[in-house]
Amino acid sequence: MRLTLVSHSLCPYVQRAAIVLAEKDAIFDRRYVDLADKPAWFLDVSPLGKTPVLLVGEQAVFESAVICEYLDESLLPRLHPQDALERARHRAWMEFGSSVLHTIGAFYSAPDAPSLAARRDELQARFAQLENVLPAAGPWFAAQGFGMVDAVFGPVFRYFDAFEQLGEPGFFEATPRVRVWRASLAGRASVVQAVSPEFPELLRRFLLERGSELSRRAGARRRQAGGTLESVK
Ligand SMILES: N[C@@H](CCC(=O)N[C@@H](CS)C(=O)NCC(=O)O)C(=O)O
Repeated sequence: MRLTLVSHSLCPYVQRAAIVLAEKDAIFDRRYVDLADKPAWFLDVSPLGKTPVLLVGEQAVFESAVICEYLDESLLPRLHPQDALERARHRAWMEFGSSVLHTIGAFYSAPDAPSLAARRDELQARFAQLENVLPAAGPWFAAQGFGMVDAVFGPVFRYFDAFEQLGEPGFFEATPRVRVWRASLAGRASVVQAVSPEFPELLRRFLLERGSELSRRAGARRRQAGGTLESVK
């Protein structure tokens, strides 16, 4: 069956599906859409108008968690644990990962300094929760090896590379296990290859042009460092 991952270049939910496909050595095409101008063919296969969609031959599967579950049921190696209760626990932490993505969106869109600080605190509290469930020895979410929760958090941690470059470090100072996990994911081939080489620059521009507190701070830092806002774009 021909597999096509309908994608947007910055979408973290697309990345998790791409990571699962890569972990299974699946051959697939990508088809990119402009979410600011959704084409009719895309709305036909995506009832909520969102990426990702996985086209499996003529059939369309939408919602990233559903796509990942479908891939895990149909392609080896299995990324989910065998035990049903353990599998349920992993699904719950995948959902936790989606919630962290929402908070990341609220962080980079925060309109003012107090809400930016509040979202930072919220993210750090989420990472403290993760710290309590990660294995001491790393490198992945579970001792049995790379799994679905890892596929979800690869794209989560990638945002912090951009935040650090824009002058917002310090999210992981109190969470050493999360730091190890983040570094392991950053080196995993499937995670690296889930985005294009242009991704860091595209994300940086997106964040700078957001009109948010983060955009203003990052722009001001760049200007102080001697560049103009134009030169950092
Ligand atoms: N729950 C969805 C979320 C997907 C999602 O939010 N995709 C965003 C891009 S990252 C999107 O397509 N947004 C377009 C829109 O909402 O109009 C999933 O897990 O697949």
